[in-house]
Amino acid sequence: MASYDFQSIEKKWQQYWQEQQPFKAEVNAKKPKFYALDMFPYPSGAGLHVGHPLGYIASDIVCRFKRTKGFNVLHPMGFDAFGLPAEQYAIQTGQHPAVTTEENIARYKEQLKNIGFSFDWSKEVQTCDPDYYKWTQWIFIQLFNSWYDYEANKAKDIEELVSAFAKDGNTQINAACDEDIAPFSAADWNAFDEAKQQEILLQYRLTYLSETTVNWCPEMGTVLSNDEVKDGFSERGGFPVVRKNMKQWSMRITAYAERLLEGLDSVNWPEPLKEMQRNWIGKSKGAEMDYAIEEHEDKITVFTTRIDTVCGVTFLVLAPELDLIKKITTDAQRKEVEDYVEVAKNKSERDRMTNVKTVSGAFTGAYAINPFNKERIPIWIADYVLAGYGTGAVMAVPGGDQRDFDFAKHFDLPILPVYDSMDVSKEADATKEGKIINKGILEGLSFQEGTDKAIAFLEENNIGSGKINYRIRDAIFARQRYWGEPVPIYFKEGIPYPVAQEDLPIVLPEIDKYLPTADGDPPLARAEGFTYTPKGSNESYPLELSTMPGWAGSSWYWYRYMDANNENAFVSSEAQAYWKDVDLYIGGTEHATGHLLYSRFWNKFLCDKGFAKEEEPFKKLVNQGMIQGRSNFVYRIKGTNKFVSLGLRDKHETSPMHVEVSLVDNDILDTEAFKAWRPDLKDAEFILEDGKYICGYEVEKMSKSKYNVVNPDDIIEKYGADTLRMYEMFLGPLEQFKPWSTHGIDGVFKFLRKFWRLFHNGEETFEVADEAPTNEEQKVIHRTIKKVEEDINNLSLNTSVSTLMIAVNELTALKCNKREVLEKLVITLSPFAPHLAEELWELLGHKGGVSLAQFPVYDERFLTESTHEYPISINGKVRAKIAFAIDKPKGEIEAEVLDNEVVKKWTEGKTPKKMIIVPKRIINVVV
Ligand code: ANZ
Repeated sequence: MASYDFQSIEKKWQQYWQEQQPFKAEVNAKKPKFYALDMFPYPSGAGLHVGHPLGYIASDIVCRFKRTKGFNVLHPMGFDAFGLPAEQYAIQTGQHPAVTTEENIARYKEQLKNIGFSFDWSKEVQTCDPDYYKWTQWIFIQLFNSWYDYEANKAKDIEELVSAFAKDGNTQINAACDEDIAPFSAADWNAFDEAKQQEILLQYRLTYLSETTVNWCPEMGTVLSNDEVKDGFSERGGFPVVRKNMKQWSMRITAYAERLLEGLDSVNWPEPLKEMQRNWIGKSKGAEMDYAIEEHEDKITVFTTRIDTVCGVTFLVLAPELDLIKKITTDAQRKEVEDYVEVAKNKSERDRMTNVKTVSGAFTGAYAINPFNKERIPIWIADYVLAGYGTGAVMAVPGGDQRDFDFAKHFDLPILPVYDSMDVSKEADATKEGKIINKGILEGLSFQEGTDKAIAFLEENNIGSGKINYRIRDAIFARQRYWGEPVPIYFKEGIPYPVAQEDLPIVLPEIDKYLPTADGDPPLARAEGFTYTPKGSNESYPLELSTMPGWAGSSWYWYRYMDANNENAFVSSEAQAYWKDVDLYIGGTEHATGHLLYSRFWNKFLCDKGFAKEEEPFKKLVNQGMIQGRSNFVYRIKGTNKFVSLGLRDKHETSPMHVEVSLVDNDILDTEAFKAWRPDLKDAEFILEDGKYICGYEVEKMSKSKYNVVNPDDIIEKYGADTLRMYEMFLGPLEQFKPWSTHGIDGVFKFLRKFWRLFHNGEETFEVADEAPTNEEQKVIHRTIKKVEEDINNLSLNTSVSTLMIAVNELTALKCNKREVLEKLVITLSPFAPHLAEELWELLGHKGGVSLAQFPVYDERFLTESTHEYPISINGKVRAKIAFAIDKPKGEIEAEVLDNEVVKKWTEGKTPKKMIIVPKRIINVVV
C-alpha cells in the first residue's frame, strides 16, 4: 500500500463490513447490551447535507467504542417514510409516492454507507412497508380496544368496561372519557341497543372518533396536529390554518398526562427538553368552583389557580362558545352578545390567547353571586377565555390577573386589591404577600391559609373542590391524505369496528390521483373496492378513508429494530427482554412535544397491556445542535449585471445575492464558475479588490434556497469519510449550534496523514518496531487512552479528537513507532476514523477487524508523575532546575539543593538564611 490512499481504503473496508456484517446484533445473553438509537430520517428528495449526519457520527463513535468494551451493541437505521412531501410531489408529477420514496431511500442509504456507519442494516425498518405498518395498525386496534381506568391508573381491556357497565352502569367508573357522558344504570345499559352501546364505548376508547374542532389546512387538504401548527400557519409549507369542526380520530393522550409528567423525573434528558414537555402537558393545580346565577337554575363552574383571590372577583367571563350564554343573556343584551359570538368564532385559539391588546367582549345582562361575600357580579363573555381549557369560564380578578385587569379597564369594571400589600393603580399585582383584605371569610389570612380555607369552604358547601387541570389536549390522529397508514377500521351502519388481527395489514390501495374527490372525500375514496369483509360474513363494509398522521410509525419503531423481521409479533418477548430500552437516543429538539411525547404515550400504553416492559423507552437522550450553513453573498450594483467586491460595495448602491457556496473558496469567488452558474449571469462583470472578488458571508439555516448546502459526498470525495467524521466532531461540542466551515478540515486531514506516517517509514513502507516503549512513550499512550475513554463516556467528542491529535504530535516528536504503543493507539482511534484504523490494524498483522478488538486498558502507573522538576530560585531569580522524587523527604531535598554545584556558585558558598519548598512548584533560596 502506498501513501494514505483514503479512497481505496474506505471502499475496501465498507465492502468488508457489508460482507462480514460485524455489526449484526443478535440477542446474546452472555454479553451486556447497549442500544443506541438515532432519530430516523424522513428521506427527502434533497438527500443528506453535512448537518444531518452529525448526531449519527456521534452515536456511531459511542457504538464502536462500546463494542470494543465488550458490549453487544444494537445500532440500527431506518426510514420514517410516510409523509407529506412525497405526496405533494406525487400530486405535481403523478409519480407514485412509493416510487419516489424508494428512490430517496436508496440515495440516503448510499450516502450513509459512504460515511462508514456501523449500522446493523439487517434490522432496517421503513414505516411505509406493509410488514411494518401491519404492526402500527395492530397497535391502533389495541388502543381502540382499551379504556383508561384512573383507579388502577392503567389502560384496560374494553371488555372489562362492558362487564362493569352491565353490572353497575357507569357511575362507579373513574375513567378517562369524553366530557358530559350522561350517567346510566346497569339496567339502562342492558336495555341499550348495539348502536347506543357502541356510541357510548367510543367515548371511552383510547382511540376514538368524535366531532372536534381541528386545525384545518385548506391548501394541504388536511387537518394538522397542534405541534404541526406554528402561529396560525402549517409548519411545513407555511400555509394558513383555520379552525373547523370535523369528525376525527383522536388519541386519548390526556389519560396519560400525569404519568407522562412523572416519568420525566426518571429519565436522563436535557433539562430544557423536559421543561418543554412539562409546559406542553401544562399541569396546574387549582380549584373548581360554582357560582349561582341570579334568576336561573343553572350555575357557572369556573376553574381557577388562585382561589385565594376569590374576594377580589368583580365579574365572571365565559368563553363565547358556551351554550349557557343563550339561556342567560337578557333581551336587552341579546343583539350585542350574538354579534360578538359571531366575531369571536372566527378567531384562532392562538390569536385569542396572544392578542391581549385588542380587548373585546360583551355583557350578558345576567348576574352571579359570589358565595364567599355574597357580592352580585356581572357575567360577561370574552374571547380571551378559551372553551377548551378548564371549564371555559373564569372568575375575573382584575387586581390579580393582567388580562382581567385590561378587560376591567376597558369596560370600566371595578378593580379591587386582594392583599394589603397590593398596588393595583397601574396594572394587576399578582402578589401572594401580606394579608387578604376585603370583607368575607378570608379576611386577614395569608396566601396559604386563604387557599386552604377557601377550598375547605367549597367542599363543605358542596360548591367546588381542589382540582388539577392539564393543558395538553387529546391528539388528533388522522389525515385526509393518501401517503400514510390506512386506519384499520370499517363501518357497519355508521359504527366503527376494528379489522380482525389476522386480516392485517390493510394495505394502502392504488388510486388514480392523489387528490380529494370532487365531494371533498379523502383520496382513499378513489380506490375501488376499498372495503372489508369480516370472516363469516358475506357483506363487505366501507373502510375508514383517512390515513394515520406522520407520527404513527415513529411512535414504536425502536421496538421493531429489536426484532425487525418478526412476522408474528411487533417484537418477540425474548428480544424485548434482552434489549429492553434505548440506552442512548440522539436527535433534534424539534421533536420535543411531538414524537417524544407520543412515543412515551404509546410505550406506557403498551406497558399497561403487558406488551412492553419498560415505562420509559429512552433512558438517556441527547440533542445534537444544528450545523448551520455559512452562506456567501455577492453584491449586485442595482439595475446592472455588475458585481462589486465586499470591501468596495459602500461606493455603490447594491443589493446582496446568495451565491452557491461551492463557487467560493475562503470567501473568494471563482468568477468564471459564477458566470457559468446561471444563464442570466453569463455576462456578469466584476469590480475586484486586490485582483479578487471577496464575498460577504452570514450564518443561516442550511437550505437549498440559500445556496449554502454542503453535501457530505463532496467532502468525502476530497478528504475521505474518516476526515469528515472527525471534522464534524472537531467543530465543537455536540449539543452546540455551529456553522459549517471548511477552514479547519485540512488540519484534520493532515492529522490523519500524520497518523498514517507513524506506522510508515516515509509514506510508503510499513514499519513498526518491536522494542519496548520508553517511559515517555508509555505516558503519552496511557494518558490518551484514559482521556479518550472518559470523553466518549461524556459525549465530549470534540475534545477526544484534540486529545488524539496531541498524542500523534507527541509520538511523532518522539519518533515512536513501537508496536505496543501503536496497536493501542489504533484501537483508540478506531471509533472515530474506522476505515484508517481497520487498514492499519490489518497491516499490524491482525485478522478479524479492529471493530472486534478490545479497547486498551490504561495503566495508572504511567499517569502519576513520579518526579517533579523544581525550579530553584536564588534571591528571586531562577538559577537552576533539579528533579526530585515526589515523595522525597524535605531534609534530603534541602541537603541536595545545598550540595548542587550551580546553587553553590550563586550562593557563593554561604549558608542560606532560608529555604522554602513549595511542593511540586518551586524551591526558593534566600541568602
Ligand atoms: C382567578 C385568578 C386570579 C386567576 C389571579 C389567575 C390569577 P393556568 O395556570 O394556565 O392553568 N383561566 C381559567 N380557565 C381559563 C380559560 N378557559 N381561558 C382563559 N383563562 C382561563 O391558568 C389558570 C388561570 O387562568 C385561572 O386562574 C383563570 O384565572 C384563568 F390573580 O382565576 B385565574
